Amino acid sequence: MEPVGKDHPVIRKAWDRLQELGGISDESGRLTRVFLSQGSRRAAEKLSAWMREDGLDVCHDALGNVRGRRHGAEGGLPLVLGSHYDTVIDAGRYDGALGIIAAMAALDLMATQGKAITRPVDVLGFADEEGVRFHATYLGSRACTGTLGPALMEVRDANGMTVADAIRSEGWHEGAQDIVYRKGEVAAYLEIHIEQGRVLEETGQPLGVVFSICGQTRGRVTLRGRTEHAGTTPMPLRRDALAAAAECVLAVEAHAAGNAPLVATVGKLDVRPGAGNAVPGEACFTLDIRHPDDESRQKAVAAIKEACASISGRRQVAMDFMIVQESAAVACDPEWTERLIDSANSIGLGDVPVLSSGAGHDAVVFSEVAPVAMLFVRCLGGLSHHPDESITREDLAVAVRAAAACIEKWNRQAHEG
Ligand code: HGY
Ligand code: MN
Ligand code: MN
Repeated sequence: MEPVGKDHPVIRKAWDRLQELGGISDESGRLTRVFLSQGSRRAAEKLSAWMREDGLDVCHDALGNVRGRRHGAEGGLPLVLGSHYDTVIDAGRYDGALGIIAAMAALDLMATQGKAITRPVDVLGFADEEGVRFHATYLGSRACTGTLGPALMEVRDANGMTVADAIRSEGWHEGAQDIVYRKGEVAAYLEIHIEQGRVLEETGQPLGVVFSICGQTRGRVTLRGRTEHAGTTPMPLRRDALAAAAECVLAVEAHAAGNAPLVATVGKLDVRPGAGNAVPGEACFTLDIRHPDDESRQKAVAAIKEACASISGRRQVAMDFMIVQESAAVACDPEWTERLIDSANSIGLGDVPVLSSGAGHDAVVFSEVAPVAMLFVRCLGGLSHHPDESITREDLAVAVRAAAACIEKWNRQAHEG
């Protein structure tokens, strides 16, 4: 049997698919694919076509979540592998996409090696995990676990459109069917993802596994002062919303800096009216607050809210502090994490690092219906959410081999009963 290295046909095909998918974007010159955009639709159609090419049974839902199923001879609960194909703005081409393409490649590799499977294996591509458009994350995987509830459906984007209306008017309805997994309907959910950190690079390991995924609070703060003429309004009379927001942003940073491992980020700031000669009357900024421990995170949210309230009060601007979404920290399943370590060992990797994830993943959502485990893949400099995000084809081959070994062993054990 041909050794499965970076030049194996299955690995080359997967690598080429990652490059091609990385070129499907909403924008020219950089990679951006947001929920329900044209670029996302093209990416979903491309993934569906590749899944069909690989002989998988393919379907999609109205959000654009896509699934490829390799049926097993005996049926039974499916093993689900997946990740997201949406991206941040000016993104790298591996965050999310790697988990879908590598899972497809693992099934492809098993097929080329004549390894039949007895139980079904599903590969899922989720339409929205980053939450760039609505700031609420995991919309794709929440739909696939039946947990995209009314509160999330009412969240609005920058143009005031709700998630529900966007799906209704921009969804992929032609040929769509619901893709929903409920508790007890999944053997396990596995996600292959770039580490987005430097531990694997610094320890010289291509793969790691994850023991826990950070909880996160996503919020939106709107400060309303008074728009006035920049030339005729004396400084003491101003109620400058942007100056107040700037002070809040520094207060958010200072609070997190003083309470490691807390991290808190203001990633987006919109100013109105946005004219250079008008005192800004309104400033709206996002909040992204994370901590491995949920209680510590909640305390941080309260402290940051209080700091912003004090600043806005002193500056006589009104504050609306809205929590858009809360996601609790998740512990990965020990048995399935051990299976991933065992699979990595079976292909010759020792000392597989066990890491916590500061990034959120669709595994957080699937943990509500199934045991979850994650395989991290080394990425250059730990860089992510950046166009220079990169992995090597060698490490892609190692990840595909480990995933195939895990699927194969699970299938064999399930068959043997
Ligand atoms: O923000 C995150 O943690 C992930 O990249 N969606
Ligand atoms: Mn991701
Ligand atoms: Mn991401």
